[in-house]
Amino acid sequence: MKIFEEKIAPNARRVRMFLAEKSISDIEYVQLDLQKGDNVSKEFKQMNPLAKIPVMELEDGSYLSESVAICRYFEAVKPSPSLMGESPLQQANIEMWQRRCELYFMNLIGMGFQHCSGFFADRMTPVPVWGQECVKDASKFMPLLNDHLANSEYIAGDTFSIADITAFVSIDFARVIKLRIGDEYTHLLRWYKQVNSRPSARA
Ligand SMILES: N[C@@H](CCC(=O)N[C@@H](CS)C(=O)NCC(=O)O)C(=O)O
Repeated sequence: MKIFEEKIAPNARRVRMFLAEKSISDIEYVQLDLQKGDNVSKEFKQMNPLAKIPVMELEDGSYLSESVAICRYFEAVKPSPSLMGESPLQQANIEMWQRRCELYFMNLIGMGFQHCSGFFADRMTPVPVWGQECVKDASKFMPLLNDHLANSEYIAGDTFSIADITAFVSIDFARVIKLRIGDEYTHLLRWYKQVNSRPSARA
């Protein structure tokens, strides 16, 4: 199996981290240069018409994209350790937090970066005012996470899950919009240190 990605891209990193947690290593990683436009080529769009990485090529020549869909595939193929929950309620709770972290944090950081920096100005129209709004909204998620982690070891309860991966990768990526965890967010800092010490954080 192959995964088309770019090492520094946050969505690629969350898939790598997920696979590292599951000790899945028989994957060939193919590096693209997003800023140069490798992902907007005609050939790449045949793999993913949305022109986004990561994309996984399976043994039968089919393709899967969307980070969480790729993770879902591996969760089914290798259920242990579980990163997406076992009981119905645990699964739903992890999905709730994973979606919250993705929709109200990771995506806003990404939009803040793209619209304020003009990094992809060759393929989109950056609107800096919109970017600044996204940065403002993303920063509101930090206190929410901090309060939540006061009473929860991990983001979705007492076990590490895909929700932690999405939140952790987002926080690291937030450097690009100069958003860091403030010293006052002691619970979030405790959790960040804990996740950062996992070997998968280096994947
Ligand atoms: N929802 C998608 C998002 C994929 C995505 O936005 N990938 C970024 C890299 S982190 C990308 O390919 N950007 C290139 C572009 O927008 O041209 C996922 O979860 O995989």
